[in-house]
Amino acid sequence: MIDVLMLMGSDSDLEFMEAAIHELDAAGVPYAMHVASAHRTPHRVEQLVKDAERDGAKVIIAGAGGAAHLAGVIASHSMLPVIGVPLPTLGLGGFDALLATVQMPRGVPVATVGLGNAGNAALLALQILALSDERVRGYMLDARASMREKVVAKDEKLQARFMTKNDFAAKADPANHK
Ligand code: C2R
Repeated sequence: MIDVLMLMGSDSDLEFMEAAIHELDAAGVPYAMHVASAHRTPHRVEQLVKDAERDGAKVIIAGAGGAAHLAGVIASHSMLPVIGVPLPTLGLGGFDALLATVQMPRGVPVATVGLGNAGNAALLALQILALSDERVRGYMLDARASMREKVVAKDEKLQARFMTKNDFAAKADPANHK
């Protein structure tokens, strides 16, 4: 059984997709991952999607650069939510993949994350899983709490280095700028 299917158009995409692998591993969710291309291996893409559905996948992540049709083609084969990761490549730097992934025509949506942001794709996949999986929901709530703590700790470091809290309040007060 798997929760997530992750496809990438080429092994040259792996350097970007590793962030997603890291997030899914950290969350301990089962997933399958393959190189498959809507252009180069269209039948294999369809087969992998069907296999993943049969194996219980609830969400699909697709990373591709250039004329990125992979996520859209996957979405055409499945009712599972598909998260597209547009990837930067030489030439247009990823703008091509971004538009190809985000500008899906009406009727067959692909949820698109930022350019190269495979980590966010995995986090969104985990949030989708969290709708029906209490363990994943708990994991995500803990991850958000620890993110908040890190930001607060960074702010405290900033305050300690540059100003006391009172200095900051005084500088922020518009009355002091008249
Ligand atoms: P190569 O490095 O193999 O030439 O691939 C891949 O995702 C990769 O970013 C170059 C780029 O082509 C992309 N590719 C697609 C698709 N298949 C491969 N966009 C597709 O089916 O959409």
